[in-house]
Amino acid sequence: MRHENRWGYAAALLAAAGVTGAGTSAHAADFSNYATKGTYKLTFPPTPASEEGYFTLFGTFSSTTDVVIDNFALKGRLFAVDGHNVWIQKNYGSSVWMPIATVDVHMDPAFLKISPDGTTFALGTGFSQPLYLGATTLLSITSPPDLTTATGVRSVTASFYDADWRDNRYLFLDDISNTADPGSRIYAVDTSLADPSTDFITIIPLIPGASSGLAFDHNGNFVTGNGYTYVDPAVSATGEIKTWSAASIASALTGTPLAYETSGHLLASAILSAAPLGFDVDDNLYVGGGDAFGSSGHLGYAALVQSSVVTSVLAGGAPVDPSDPAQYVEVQPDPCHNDDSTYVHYVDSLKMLVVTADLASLPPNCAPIDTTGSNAPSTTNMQLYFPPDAPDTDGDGVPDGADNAYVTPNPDQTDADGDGYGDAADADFNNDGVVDELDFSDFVTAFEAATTDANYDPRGDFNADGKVDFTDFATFTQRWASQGPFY
Ligand SMILES: [Ca+2]
Ligand SMILES: [Ca+2]
Ligand SMILES: [Ca+2]
Ligand SMILES: [Ca+2]
Repeated sequence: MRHENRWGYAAALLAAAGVTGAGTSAHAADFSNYATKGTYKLTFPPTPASEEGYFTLFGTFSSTTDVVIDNFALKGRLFAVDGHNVWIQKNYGSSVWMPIATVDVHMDPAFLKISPDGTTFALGTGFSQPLYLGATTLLSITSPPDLTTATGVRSVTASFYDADWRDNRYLFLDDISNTADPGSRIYAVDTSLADPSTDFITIIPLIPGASSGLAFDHNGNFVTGNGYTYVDPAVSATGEIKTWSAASIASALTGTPLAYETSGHLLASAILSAAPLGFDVDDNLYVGGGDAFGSSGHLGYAALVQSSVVTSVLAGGAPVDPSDPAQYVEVQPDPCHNDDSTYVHYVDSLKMLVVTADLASLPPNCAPIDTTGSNAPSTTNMQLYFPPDAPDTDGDGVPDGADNAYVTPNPDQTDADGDGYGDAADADFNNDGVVDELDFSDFVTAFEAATTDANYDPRGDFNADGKVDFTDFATFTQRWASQGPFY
């Protein structure tokens, strides 16, 4: 069953208002801050078709967390949510996913957001379904908890489309404003309360259109917008973005709500559905979206608004000029440029930008539009982008966020057994999580074999030089008795 979502809501709003979309074309620009690496891509978890929602959500654990579950450090690691599962990425650069929690409702997920300190998760399980708050230490690879019944997980009755943490206490959400005013609103949940639903705090009571995304920059300034306006569609069919200073947000939290039309600063007009929104480590603003439902002709892409523009706008300057590549650039990894929706996420600690691309059709046979309808795992990739200074711990030229052995140089990235750990770091041949006598037995079988020999085993050829010899034996010895994960 397909669940309601913000874009569906937008379409319903507009139909009710008798509005049809007016298109503006995307602007070509050079994404000069990032190096596009065509091979750096991931695929989504294998959600059964019967459990697929409208899309597979993904994101990352906090970049500052020190939480480790079952030996897996959460810092910078990707997660994904779909159906009844929350999944964790087994390794950087890996499309192997492991369940770490389940819920009893079908999630067409609204959001999963981790608090800045990494200790608390907020899982919005879908429009009009519960919001779960709990400790990230509850998540488990060896024994994934059912969050519906797990001790220590609070179930909050709320409605929402998207969320972002302002700090470790306040979670900001967006929602329908009310049934009389068919627009959206922003409100805050005080997660320090035993039952946060007893005291929601109104931040922006009425945005005259569908929800866009919402996000805080690293200084506490806030952005949200109008995902699909009905006020003046000739001016802006979709995607107006505004920003508010940290001080005005603090004031709203103490009981002074902000009027959308008369407060804040206009940052951008007509950037798709302005969802999702987020900031990179340098406080550049990224925007995803696309007119997945509609008639505006906007195709999905990701855009980045330079931080200097955001700063200027907060000081009263003009909104972004999308025709100026110094202010605004686009990233659209699909060579057909015909997706209907694009999701964007940034991982601070890895300096990694993740952009979805629906590759259902490819050159030279590009369909008029790749209607995702879902991030169908067979056709949709996460494309990874890195700036030149992205961390590369082992110096092998593969940025950490794409490196299947990030502390072991392996520019070839081979993974003979496909378990997500690069050969250079993986001496656990039988994949039982520990390097022991059983693995040594396999190594001995392949010892002194070359690629032309029947007993050659690429798993034992750690340095990938075509023979299993004493050099590889030395590597095996180094890995003896180690336990996964293997980097
Ligand atoms: Ca590397
Ligand atoms: Ca490596
Ligand atoms: Ca492997
Ligand atoms: Ca083993």
